Amino acid sequence: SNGITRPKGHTVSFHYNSGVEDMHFGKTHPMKPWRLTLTKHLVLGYGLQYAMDTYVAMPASKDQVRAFHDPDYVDFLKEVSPQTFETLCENPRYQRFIPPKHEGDTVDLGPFNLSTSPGADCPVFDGMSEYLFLYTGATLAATNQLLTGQSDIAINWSGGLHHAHKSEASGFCYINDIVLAILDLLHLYPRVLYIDIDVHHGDGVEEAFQRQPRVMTLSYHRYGPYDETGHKFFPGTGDLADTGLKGTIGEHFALNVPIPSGIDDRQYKYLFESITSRAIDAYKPKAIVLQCGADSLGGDRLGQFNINIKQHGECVSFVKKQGLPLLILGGGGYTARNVARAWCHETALATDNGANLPDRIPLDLVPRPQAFTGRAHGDGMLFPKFQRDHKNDCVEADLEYMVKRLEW
Ligand code: V1P
Ligand code: CA
Ligand code: ZN
Repeated sequence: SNGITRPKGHTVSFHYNSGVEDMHFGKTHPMKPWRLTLTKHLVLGYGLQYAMDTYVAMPASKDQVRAFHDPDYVDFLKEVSPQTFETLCENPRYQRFIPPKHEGDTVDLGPFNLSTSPGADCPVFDGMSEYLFLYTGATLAATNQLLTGQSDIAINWSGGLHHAHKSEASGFCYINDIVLAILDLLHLYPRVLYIDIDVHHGDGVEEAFQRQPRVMTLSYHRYGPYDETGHKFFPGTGDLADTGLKGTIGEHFALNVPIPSGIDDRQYKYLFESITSRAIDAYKPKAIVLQCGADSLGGDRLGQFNINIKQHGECVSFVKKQGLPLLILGGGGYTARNVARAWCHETALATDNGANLPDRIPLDLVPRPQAFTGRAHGDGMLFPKFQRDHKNDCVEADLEYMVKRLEW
C-alpha cells in the first residue's frame, strides 16, 4: 500500500483534538493554529496514523492545570473571552495581577499579561479558553500514556508552550503544558530531562524547576541583540552562565546553549549531539520531554537560524535513540508550511518510517480544505532547501567553547 508500517519494538501514540485548529490570535499575530491543520493533513496524507495509536484529546480539568498555575489565573483562563474580559478585569479578585502602566507601552495590559489590544503577544481571542485546555489536555493524555506504559513515545504537536509562568501568560503561551507534564512524570520517574530546540529560550520550564535537581532543563536558543536596534531576542534570558538557582539544590541542573544568528546544520549538529549526549551520560534521566519548536528552521518568520528539516529531525532521532520514555511536543514555528513538513517528518521518524516518505508530497493523498488550497504545500517538497537568509554569526571557536564549558 503506502509503505507505512508500525514500528517494531516500541509503541507511538499521537494526541490531538481538532478543536485547537480554528483559533485566530489576531490579524498580524504570527502564531497560526492552522499550521496544526496542515500538520494533521500531512500526517494523515502519508498514512502515518497506521503506524501509531491515535487519540482524540479531552480538555484538561482546572484541577490538573492548578498543579502548577495559580488558582486565580486558572479560573480567569477558564472564564475569559473577548466578551467577558472587561468584566473580569474589574473583579477585585484579579486586581493584584494587573501590572502598573509604563510610559511608552504600546498595548494595554490586563491581568496576567493578557490583553485585547491588537499587537499583544498574549491576546484574548474567541475560543481561547477551549484552545488552552485542549492543548493542555492533549499533553497530559500523552504523558499518561507514558506513565501507564501504553506508549514508549507520545506526541502532541499542539503543545510545548514553554514561556507560560505560574500566574502570567508570556510569548504566545498561556498554560505551561510542559511543566504540568513533567510534574506528572516525576510521580514515577526520579529524574526527567527536558530538551528544548525551539529557537527561543525555554524560560518558563527552566524557572519552574530552577530549584529542582530531579528535572534537568536544556535549551538551545538564539541569544543576543535582535538587530541594529539592539533589542534582545525574546525572551532575553538563557545565558551560558545560567545553570539553575544559585544556592539551591537545583543549581547545575539547568543548561543553556545561547546561539548567534544563522547557525547551520553542521554547527547545530555539533552543539546538539555533543552537549545532549554529555547531559544524558552525566544525569542519567529516566524519561525525556522534547520540545520541538519549528521556529529554529531556516526561513522562519520569527526565527534566525538556518537549520534544515533534516537536521531538526536528526535531533529527534538522536533523542529517540536513547531508548527512554519520550514525550514529543510542538512549540513555536511561524512559517506554517515548514512547520507541517518538519512535524510530519518527525512523526515519521518517531514511528521508524523516516525512510518511507517520498520527498515529493503525494498531493493526491492530502485532503485539502478549500481555505488552504495553493497555500498549504507551497513548493510541494518535504525537504526544501531553505534559503540561507540569516547572516551566520557563529564563531567556530565559540561553539567549541560552549561544549567545553558545559562539561562538568
Ligand atoms: O518581542 C516580544 C515582546 C513584545 N515586546 C514588548 C517584546 N515578543 C515576541 C514573542 C515571541 C514568542 C515566541 C514563542 C515561542 O517560543 C513558543 C510558542 O515560539 C514577539 C515577536 C518577535 N518577533 O519576537 N511578538 C511578536 N513578534 C508579535 C508580532 C505581531 C503581533 C503580536 C506579536
Ligand atoms: Ca530553545
Ligand atoms: Zn519559539
